[in-house]
This record gives sequence, C-alpha cells and structure tokens, in this order.
Amino acid sequence: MRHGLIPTVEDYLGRRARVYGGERAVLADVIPPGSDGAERLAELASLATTAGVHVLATSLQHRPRPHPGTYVGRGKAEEIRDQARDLGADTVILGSEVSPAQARNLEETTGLKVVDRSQLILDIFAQRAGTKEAALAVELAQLEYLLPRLRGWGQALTNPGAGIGTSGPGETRLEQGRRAIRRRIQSIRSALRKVSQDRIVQQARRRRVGPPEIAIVGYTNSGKSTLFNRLTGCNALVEDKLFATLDTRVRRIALSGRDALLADTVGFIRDLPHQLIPAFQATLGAVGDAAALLLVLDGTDPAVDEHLRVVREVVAAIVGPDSAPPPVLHVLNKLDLVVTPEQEARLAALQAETVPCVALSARTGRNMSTLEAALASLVVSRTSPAAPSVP
Ligand SMILES: Nc1nc2c(ncn2[C@@H]2O[C@H](COP(=O)(O)OP(=O)(O)OP(=O)(O)O)[C@@H](O)[C@H]2O)c(=O)[nH]1
Ligand SMILES: [Mg+2]
Repeated sequence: MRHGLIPTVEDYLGRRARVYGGERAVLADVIPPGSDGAERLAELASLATTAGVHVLATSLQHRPRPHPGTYVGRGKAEEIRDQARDLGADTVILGSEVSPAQARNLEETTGLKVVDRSQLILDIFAQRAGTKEAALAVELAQLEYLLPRLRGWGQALTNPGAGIGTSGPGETRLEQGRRAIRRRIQSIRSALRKVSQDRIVQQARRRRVGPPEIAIVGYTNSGKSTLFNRLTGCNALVEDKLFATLDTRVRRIALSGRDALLADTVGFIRDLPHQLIPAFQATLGAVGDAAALLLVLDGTDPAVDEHLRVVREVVAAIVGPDSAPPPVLHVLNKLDLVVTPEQEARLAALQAETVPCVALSARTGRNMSTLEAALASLVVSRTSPAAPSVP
C-alpha cells in the first residue's frame, strides 16, 4: 500500500484501476444499425492517444443496444480476444460507460483489462491536473467512479495473491477497503471546500472591483487556447490533444481602450462522466458570471453540430435555471482549413445557426480584428450602459 495504512483503489483492482499510459489497446464500440460510428471511434481514438495508449485496432458492432452481459455480443467478445492475442494487445477500451458487471464479464471472456470511456476521461484528467484544486477534484471523481466497482472487479481477479473480493475473509477486507476509501472521499471533500472558498472570495472581489470578464468556452480541441494566445499575446499550452487545458487561466486584455479579463477554460466533451461535473464547476465558476462568452467551434469538424449542442448544454448546466446566461459571441475557427466548396457550404449553414458569429483563423490571425470589434461592442454595451456610445 502506497500511503502507509490507507489502501488505494490499486490495492483492490490492481492495474485495472487506472489507465497509466503505455497500454496496447483494441477499441470497441456498439452503435445502432444504420448509424455511422466513424466519428465516435475517431474521438475515442484521440482520447486513448491523449492518455498515452497505443491504439492497435478498432472494432465496431451494430446492435440495437449494447449486450446487457458483456456490452459487445459474445461472438464479438471472442473475436476481440483473438484479435488482441494476434496483435499483442492487453486492454480493450469501450466507447460508452458500462456497468461493473459488464466490465467483469467482458474481462473474463477476453482476458483483457477492460476500460470504458468514462474511466478513460477520468484518467486523462488525473494525468493532466495541474493545480491542487484540480488534482483533488479529479481524484474525488475517480474514487466515486471506482467505489461501486470494487466488488465487481475484485471478484474477477485471477491473481490469487491479490485475494480481495473473494468470499469469506476477503469480503471483510473488501469492506475495510471500502470504508478507507470513503474516508479518503470525505477528507478530499473537506480539503476542496477550503480551497474553493478561498478562490470564490478572490473571484467575487475581482468581479466587484475589476474589469468585465470574458470566458472562452467550447468543445475540446476547437482552438480555445490558440485564440486566447492570439488575444492576449500569451503562451498558453496549445496541443493537438484533448483536454490540453485543465485549469482556467485569466489574463488582462484591452478592448477598444478598455480593460477586460479573458479566461481560457477546459474543453467540453459529450457524455462527460457525471462524477466530473463538480470538478468542471470548480474551474468553470467564471462562466456563469462572465460579461460575455466566446463560444469557439472548430468550423471544419464534421461533428460540429453535435459539439455546439454539447457546449450549449454544459453552459446551461453551469449557469443554472435561475440566472440569465451571458451574451454569446460564436467563433467559427480554423477558417484556414476551409477550402472545398462543401466545407464552405457547411460553414455558411453554421453561420446562419450561430448568430452573432465571426469566422476566423486563430492560427493565422485572419479576421481577428473583426472579432475584437464585435467583442468590444458586446462587452462595452453590457457593462457600461451609462457611457456615451463610442463609434
Ligand atoms: N489549422 C488550424 N489549426 C488550429 C487553429 N486554431 C487551433 N488550431 C489547432 O487545433 C489544435 C487544438 O488547439 P488548442 O488551442 O489547444 O485547442 P483547445 O480548444 O484549447 O483544446 P483543449 O484545451 O484541449 O480543450 C492545435 O493543434 C492547434 O494548433 C486554426 O485557426 N487553424
Ligand atoms: Mg486549451
């Protein structure tokens, strides 16, 4: 046990408790007949790569719904087992969250470490959390995800040395382990309350006395940090990976001669594991009170409509039902990649759906001045109603 007497989930689940990076994996997804799973699989592959996993093969099964026992059907599970043996894979990564029983059964059928999409996302966040608050919030989410799975997977352990979760005395140790993990959850919760209170006080003060704040929000990898760097002349981490940015960062900028604060935030994704939503709220508190939101979309992504839906949903959840959301300026980014007539037509359709919007390239800087003007008028009109309107 790593932390003295406190057992970790690894003590109970072994290496299946986490995605560590370096796994050799087959990806498997189940989708309804007639639908095209290519985009889902591509996103799952970028999540896996972001976590440091080697993706060796992908496997798509069309079924009206996932198999209740093993997620993919029995035959498919055996096919994956054989494929994994041929390729030297040790892990199968599933395109949806599965029940503890499904994970256990699939593990028994294939002999592979089974990881679902929720666990993959949680582990990416854990690998990337940079501040103490983010690390605590993510550890909490991981423990809440793993706690109900201890028994299910513990029973499937084939290594007799692990000896956890078998009947008899093992059951008692499992119970002890659960209690210890619940205590850890309690202590993280109270540590988080303290850290977040400090932050809330600071943020409230900044908002009372400080310049208006603009928050950049959007799907992961849409180009938020690139745009943030353009607008601030800063060097925030830009990466062609999902969730490059985990903590909100804030910088001062000038908008038509007035000060404003610009916040870069963590990216969103569909079907975010629900345990992570409080962690998002910790870093996204600024979104609800912002003077304006810059909603960034990758205008070239075939799944952009889905991204827009997800981002609007998450923003609505953060703002809550009782407050009015901040005004939104949409940014259709990566204009430099729009070259074919089909791409142009899609961008035009998207422009009609996202009023007001500016199509630009954060990478090349094209149309940045249009954005700054649009943003200035949005923020200035909202924050200083008494000021004379400046042309
Ligand atoms: N071609 C092109 N690529 C861009 C543009 N803006 C961003 N990118 C690329 O898109 C990728 C993601 O950019 P980021 O700025 O890290 O995206 P993000 O939205 O901050 O991503 P997360 O922090 O992971 O949510 C990087 O490889 C960028 O270089 C653009 O205008 N044109
Ligand atoms: Mg970023």
